[in-house]
Parts: sequence; structure tokens; C-alpha cells
Amino acid sequence: MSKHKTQDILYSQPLEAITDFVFDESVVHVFRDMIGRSVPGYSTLLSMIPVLARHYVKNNSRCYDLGCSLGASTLAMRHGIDAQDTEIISVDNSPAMIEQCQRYIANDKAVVPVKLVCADIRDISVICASMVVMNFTLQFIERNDRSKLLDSIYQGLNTDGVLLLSEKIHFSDEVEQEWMTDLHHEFKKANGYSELEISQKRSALENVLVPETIEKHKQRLTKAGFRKVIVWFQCFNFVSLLAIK
Ligand code: GEK
Repeated sequence: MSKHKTQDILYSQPLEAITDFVFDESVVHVFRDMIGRSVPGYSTLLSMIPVLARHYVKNNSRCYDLGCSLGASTLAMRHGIDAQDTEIISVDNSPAMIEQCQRYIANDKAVVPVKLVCADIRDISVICASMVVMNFTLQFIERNDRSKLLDSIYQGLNTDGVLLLSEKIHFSDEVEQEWMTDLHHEFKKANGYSELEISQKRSALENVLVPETIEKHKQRLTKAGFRKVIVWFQCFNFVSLLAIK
């Protein structure tokens, strides 16, 4: 694929009507560029996943990447795992994402088996897991379904297993909310996005990506049963939590 086709210009021209954002083929083509230029700290966060995988993934257990997109977190886990007899199950409900992800996984030489599943993450069972990654996916799940999903992840984790949950967050304090939103937009501008692109993308995501506060996430994870929940990474209004069973 030529380089210009992989650059995210989806919202660069004025659109007559802005429809809800979907993870279709046009997004898949530009996804790596889009997420890197839109999520502050994304590459740093990914670079820590092998470290976490080495620490948490145990022999004879499974790992899950829920909302795997093109498999960036899957590959990061795969390269960190030191344990024996493990496999990674990576799930996404976008057929276009899974198709492209399959190619990337096939081109990767690491040995841990990866099973790709095209399904809604609300419909799969997590079983015998030592590590579950949900990197910027829960925010796309309807709010009413979030507790049930986290409860089932908790049930499927082994004792001392870990959930890595990364999310865009909202602040209950209005000043903090505006402050971090401004800095996020600065980050996007510094990465070449125009005011028009930022505002059109924001409208497209409005009903689709629903952020919550850190407090809400911690409360839900604690209620699910996780014995310890910590924010291990934050960059502006993007955070990553580790929840230990
Ligand atoms: C990364 N984790 O690069 N079931 C399955 N997949 C879903 C669902 C659902 N109900 N809803 C959304 N998705 C990746 C990045 S992107 C984050 C994850 C972003 C999928 C959707 O198809 C998309 O591929 C992914 O969740 C979210 O580490 O684009 O901000």
C-alpha cells in the first residue's frame, strides 16, 4: 500500500453530514497513523506491554486482547511472554480489522500461538487467563454493558491475573476537563491535524466513544472483585489501569 493511502485524511475535507464513526475498511487503511497521531502516549504504553506480559503471563494460561484492531497489543504481548504453553486470543468485531490483523500476525515470527476471533467481546468467554488487555475498547461499549463485561473478565482470570484497561477519560471537574481536552487538541495539532479534522472527528465520535472518570472505572473494577486497581500510566485525558485479581 502506498504511503499516502495510509495517512489519515478521513476528516480533512468539509463533510456535508457527519455520521457516527465506524471501524470499516477506510479506517483500517489509515488506522496505525490515526491512533498514533490521536492518542497521546500510545507508543509508550504499547512499549510497556511486553514488560507486563513477561511479569504476569504464567505457564499453561491464556492471554486475551479484547478489541485488538490490527494487533498492536497482541504483538506486544506476544513478544514479552516468557511462559510456556500459553496462547493469545485476540478479538475484534470489525471484519476488516481482523482480516488485516491476520496478515500482520502471519508476518510476525514470534512463537506464541495467536487465535483471531471476529466477535463482539460481550459474547466471548474469558477462560484460564493470566493477562487480559483492553486497550481503548471499553469506551466503545454501551455503558450499561460495561459492568457485566468486566465481571466476566474477572471470573475468567486466574488468581493474581491482571487486566490492563486503557481508556480515554472524562474529568468531573470542569476546569480539569477543559484543560486536558485543550492539551489533547494541541497534541493532535502538533501531529498535523487541522482544526476542521479535529472538530469533525470529535462529532463523529460523540455518540460512539463515551469516556468515564477514573473514579468510575476504579469503582467498577473494585465491584467486579479486583483486589487492587492502580493507574500506572496517564497522558492528558488518556489513562491505563492495572487491575489485579
Ligand atoms: C490497540 N486495542 O491498537 N466487540 C469487539 N470489538 C469491538 C467492539 C465490540 N463490541 N467495539 C469496538 N470494538 C487496539 C486499539 S481501537 C481504539 C483498539 C480506538 C473494536 C473496534 O472494532 C476497534 O478495532 C477497537 O475495538 C478499538 O492497542 O480506535 O480508539
